[in-house]
Amino acid sequence: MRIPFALASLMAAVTTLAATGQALAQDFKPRIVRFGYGLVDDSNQGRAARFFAKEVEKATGGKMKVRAIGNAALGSDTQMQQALIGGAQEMMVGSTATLVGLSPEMAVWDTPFLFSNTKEADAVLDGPVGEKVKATLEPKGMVGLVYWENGFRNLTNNKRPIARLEDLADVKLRVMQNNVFLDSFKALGANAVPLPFSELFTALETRAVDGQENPFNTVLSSKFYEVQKYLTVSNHVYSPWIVTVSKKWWDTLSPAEKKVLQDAAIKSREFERKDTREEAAKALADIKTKGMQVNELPAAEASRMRDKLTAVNAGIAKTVGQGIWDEVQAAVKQARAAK
Ligand code: KDG
Repeated sequence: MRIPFALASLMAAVTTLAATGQALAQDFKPRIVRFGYGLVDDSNQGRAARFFAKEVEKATGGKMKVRAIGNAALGSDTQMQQALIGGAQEMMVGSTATLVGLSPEMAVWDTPFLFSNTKEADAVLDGPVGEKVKATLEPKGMVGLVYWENGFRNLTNNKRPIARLEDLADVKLRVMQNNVFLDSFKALGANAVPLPFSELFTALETRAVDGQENPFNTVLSSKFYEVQKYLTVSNHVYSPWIVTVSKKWWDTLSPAEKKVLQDAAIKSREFERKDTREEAAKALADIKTKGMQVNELPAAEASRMRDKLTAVNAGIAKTVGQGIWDEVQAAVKQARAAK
């Protein structure tokens, strides 16, 4: 019996796909994935979450549906982390800084002035030691897939342009909830106040705090320019975000489903970094048109800031372990030397 050509071609294709391990839509179970994040929908974080969602739905023939849910609607970073650990939520993206309570090693990414540029950040975060730090999450109930870019952080406040370190002396500065940020800004003489990101805009609006520090992208997308007068370009630390999965849920997935999430996460990382950098490149001009007064921290003051902030490095090395600290320093040195 002759098999019609079209049917023969289809059978050959299916055989090839099966042989190469590539899954077909029917290999996937219908699943809903709640992917929570803290910034607003129209932000670099939101755009990348929706990109990820589309990639997963494309790869599973619509069987795995990712619901990207922003505005901290599923809770703050730490609340979502607990939901992932308990299996009540499947995925999230948030700051590595808020994971330090679970994985002390994550604090290494809070080291002031660790990276000089995004090339170094990408090389280290996506290299062996970045993988090693990411892997510390799994025993704690979360699986790290990829790092995204939050970006280089800058200072905003309502009191005055920060032209020298002493200008921070009486500024109530909101910081992310970990000791490195607390110690860093106390070392600079600021009155550091740890708060979840989800409470930040209101704290600024009600003058509960005078200032905060975040990348330009977030100052724009979260409309901090509406409640902040001054922005000082300091680039004092590069912040990563990390895309994570509930380990409880991850362990229910087939190898094919895990591969779809991993592949989509890598594609989303490339998308997110490109989108974030393009937005950051024009953000300062946008921030000025929104009415904020922008100044650069003078080089001499930046050097004083670096000296004061790097004084916390010994404490970070103790928190993360000398091994991780040394590996990260070596990786930065290698990335810096690479042409
Ligand atoms: O969900 C918000 C977090 O991603 C957080 O990292 C944003 O940089 C941030 C901050 O200052 O809390």
